[in-house]
Amino acid sequence: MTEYFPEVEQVRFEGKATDNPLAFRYYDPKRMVGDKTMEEHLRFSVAYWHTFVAGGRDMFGSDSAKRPWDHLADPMEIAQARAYAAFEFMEKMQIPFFCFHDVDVAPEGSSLKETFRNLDEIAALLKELMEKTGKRLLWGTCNLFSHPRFMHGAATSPNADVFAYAAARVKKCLEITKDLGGENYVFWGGREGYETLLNTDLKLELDNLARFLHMAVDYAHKIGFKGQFLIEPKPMEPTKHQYDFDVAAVLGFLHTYGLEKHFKVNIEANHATLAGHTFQHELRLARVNGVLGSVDANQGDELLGWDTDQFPTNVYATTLAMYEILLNGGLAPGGLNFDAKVRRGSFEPIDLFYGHIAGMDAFAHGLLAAERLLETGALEEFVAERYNSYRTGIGEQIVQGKVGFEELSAYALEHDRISLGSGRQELLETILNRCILEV
Ligand code: XUL
Ligand code: CO
Repeated sequence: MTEYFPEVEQVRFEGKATDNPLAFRYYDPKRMVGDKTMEEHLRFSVAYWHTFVAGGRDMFGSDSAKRPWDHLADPMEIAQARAYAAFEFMEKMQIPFFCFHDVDVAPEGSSLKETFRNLDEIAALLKELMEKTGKRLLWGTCNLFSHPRFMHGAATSPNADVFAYAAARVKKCLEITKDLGGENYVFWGGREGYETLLNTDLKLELDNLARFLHMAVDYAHKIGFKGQFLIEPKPMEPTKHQYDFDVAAVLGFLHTYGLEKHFKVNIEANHATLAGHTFQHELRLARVNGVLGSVDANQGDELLGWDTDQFPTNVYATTLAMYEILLNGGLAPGGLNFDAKVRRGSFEPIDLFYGHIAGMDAFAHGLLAAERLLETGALEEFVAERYNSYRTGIGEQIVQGKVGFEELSAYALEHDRISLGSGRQELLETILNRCILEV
């Protein structure tokens, strides 16, 4: 059988001291951290589109990547080669999960019927490879943004035929995701947004988006798909304004349209920063609202204002992310999907390994640092103490809904000499740094 990445043996844990660039320094899959192994905590997933499809094209230049299937011309043959290469890659990287869009795994045909035939053929191959290797599908999704038919949106297109076409595609993707045992299904609102309000019926578009999602929930129910539905927020790009702007916007949308019981969110680090938030902010808001479902693990560039989808290497960010994830009780059935691509100049196949090793070690380090931070109890104790005034006296009465403005005004007139405590930010940051550096 063809070996697609002969330059790499299986990547293994060798510990901090190793000089081997094709080894893990922190990711030790079977190591126990608290009550779970690292593998169970982190649930790493490879993103089919970035790792096995994207060729490095950007606005100024064509594909730069060299890939082991470059010599093939037939689109279905390429699709098959990518599938074999994907499973070889996951085995060599010890990555248990993968995620894909329909068009990542099989080429679009000249009709919808042909597209579905192609998909069925490749899905059968994926199933066979999954059974052989034990690799699992974290989530499936449908690409409703690349083809020009989606130029004005899919579920939010002004054209009802596009809405119907998109429904047919999602129906098929749900069936395949179910058949492959997918644990989640993601809706990232590719072009569900607008370029200008001058030509947009915003109310109808949002109503239609909700109708579409209700139809997906109904169909999943009908076919017995039990996976978790996820919405992936993003504020801009490709449209100027994406409807699923951030976690707050998604929460408002879900509650407005009675969808809150059926959806959680898939938080992507670079989408959070594009929305003007930290990664941790989005994870925290999702967590405290009970909707933290899964994570697209990547990072942006501090100086660039677009979705650069870089491999996550910032240990400070991965520590704070893992802190939220541990407090969430983990992510399962979600996981950490590397929605990340190597830079255009990192064009050799081996760079795909270096990228994933960097990301996996950064998250493994983050997990160990976050576990340490939780063991100190420093943040939780400080926060509990900081809000102590709500546990007794007037604070307790506020929380229990026993007082209104009149009672509070009477209280304030008697207690207008207020004493506050320090926020101690710098001390807490020092404790956090110590936990990161001591791992
Ligand atoms: C786009 C993005 C997508 C989704 C899946 O920014 O993140 O790849 O994760 O459609
Ligand atoms: Co993503």
